[in-house]
Amino acid sequence: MTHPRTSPLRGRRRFAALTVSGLLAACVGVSTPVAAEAAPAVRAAPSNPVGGRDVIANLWEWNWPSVARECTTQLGPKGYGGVQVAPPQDSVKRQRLGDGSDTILHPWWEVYQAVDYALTSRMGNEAQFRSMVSTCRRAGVKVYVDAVVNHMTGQGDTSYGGVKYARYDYAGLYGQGNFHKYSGDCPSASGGIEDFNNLQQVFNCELVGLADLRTDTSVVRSRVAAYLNKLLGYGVSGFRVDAAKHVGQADLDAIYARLHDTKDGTRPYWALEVFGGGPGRLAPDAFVRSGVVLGLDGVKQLKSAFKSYPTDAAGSIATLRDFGEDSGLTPSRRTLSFVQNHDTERNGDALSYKDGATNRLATQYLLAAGYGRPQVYSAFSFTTADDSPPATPDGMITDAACGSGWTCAHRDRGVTALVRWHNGVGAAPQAHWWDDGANVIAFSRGDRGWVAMNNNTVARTVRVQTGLARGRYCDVVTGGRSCSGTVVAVNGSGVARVTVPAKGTVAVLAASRR
Ligand code: ARE
Ligand code: CA
Repeated sequence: MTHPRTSPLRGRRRFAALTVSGLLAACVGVSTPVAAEAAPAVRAAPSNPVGGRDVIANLWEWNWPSVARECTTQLGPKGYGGVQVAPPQDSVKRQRLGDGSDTILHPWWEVYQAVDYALTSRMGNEAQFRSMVSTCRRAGVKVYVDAVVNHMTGQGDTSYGGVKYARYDYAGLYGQGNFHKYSGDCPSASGGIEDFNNLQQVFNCELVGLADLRTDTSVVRSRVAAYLNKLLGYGVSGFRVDAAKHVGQADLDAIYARLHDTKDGTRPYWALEVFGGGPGRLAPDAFVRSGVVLGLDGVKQLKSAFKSYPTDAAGSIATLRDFGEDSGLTPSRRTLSFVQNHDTERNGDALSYKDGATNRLATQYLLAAGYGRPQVYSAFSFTTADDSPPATPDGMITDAACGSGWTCAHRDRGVTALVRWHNGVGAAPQAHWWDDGANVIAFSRGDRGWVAMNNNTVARTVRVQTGLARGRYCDVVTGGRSCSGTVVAVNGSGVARVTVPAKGTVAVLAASRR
């Protein structure tokens, strides 16, 4: 079945653009959308870079020396352009309290409970963080930081930095007056978010008991911005904003407006964590005007396509023909896309490293597809949802060792081959889509490269239009740079007959013609 790939829903794009300008007009208080577009008053966060080395490796909870080493030895050489790291600020350190709350000693989620903005974390100290950022920059890898700005801790009494504190009282940084708990802005009886569809609750009440900051005040906005500006000063290129949905558009924009430029003279990347499922202003689409958003709905679609539940049988990757804006997702240029992150690999929304070859194939698809800015997630293996990463008894995360506790998806040869292919095809649009109606797909990216993927557990041979000129091309997956693997022979009409391995990918670049 050959489907001429029509240009992606233009109508939807136009609608999105109108909505954005309308919201911008409302936000800057300008009476007509036309005037709002012309006024440079709002310095909007940038969209994804177009083409180039844009793939980000998410080395979640890797310690700083390991991230630095990885930038130099793997990420830079393999063509990654960025690395995302876990929250570097000081956090709660769970002690044996003897009150039953200490059954899990150092769960991974300690780092999401900020105590202060000193960079003394489970991943290392401030000097190690700074050195990691410089090392990565020298290797051509930009650093993006997971920024916890919606809240402070919900528990504990001592931090990794050795700070003793009480909840709602973080000496010298925030006191009770800086929290919604004491401002009367949270309307729920418990003080927590009880209804995720209620705007005031989502913005002003406590997410899982975490002390909710008054990000609507200039004091809090300035302190948060000072923290992020410190990181920008160290050479950081942008942020994944944790719980951005709970900060809300107005406060996010106000904090963003206080941010300095990066060391490269650009505006910081600003990727907002907004779970789907919320109505109106709580929907991911409603945050697109404030920044790039995390592709959390895409995560679910990818899982359903590659693997259907409850049978665990293959889903149908032929459905991916419309993956992206055509399948209802946020605009590509405003989306950070991935197959899983640390929440979704645990909550059932996503594929995970436990899916082995299927997960690798989905990662290869994401790198090939061209929807969103692709991120490759790589962390540690776990048996229960709370497990600590490999760490000392004191909670300090130990050096990442691939194969012993660390999954290292970003080093997988099948993945790095597709990073290279992704960089090779640049911004060329998808074309020549082909599928068998089930679990074999193929497409080109303009005339720069062509890829075929097979989600079956047996090899499949296909005969398809590649859009490439006559010639013999080297598969980057089996052959690497040396062209020692599969060769794809394309005839004078652009057609090739190719055997795609089980759960495998064949990918050729026009530039890798023999
Ligand atoms: C921990 C304990 C709690 C305890 C709390 C405070 O588990 O029992 O009450 O500490 O003492 C992570 C963990 C939490 C952990 C927290 C702090 O996941 O378990 O709490 O760290 O240590 C919503 C939010 C979204 C959020 C998810 C988890 O909208 O922002 O919930 N995701 C980010 C991070 C998380 C992190 C936090 C935020 C907090 O990525 O890792 O929490 O910093 C529906 C809803 C969504 C909802 C989603 C949950 O889809 O619509 O809004 O997301 O379910 O999956
Ligand atoms: Ca909030």
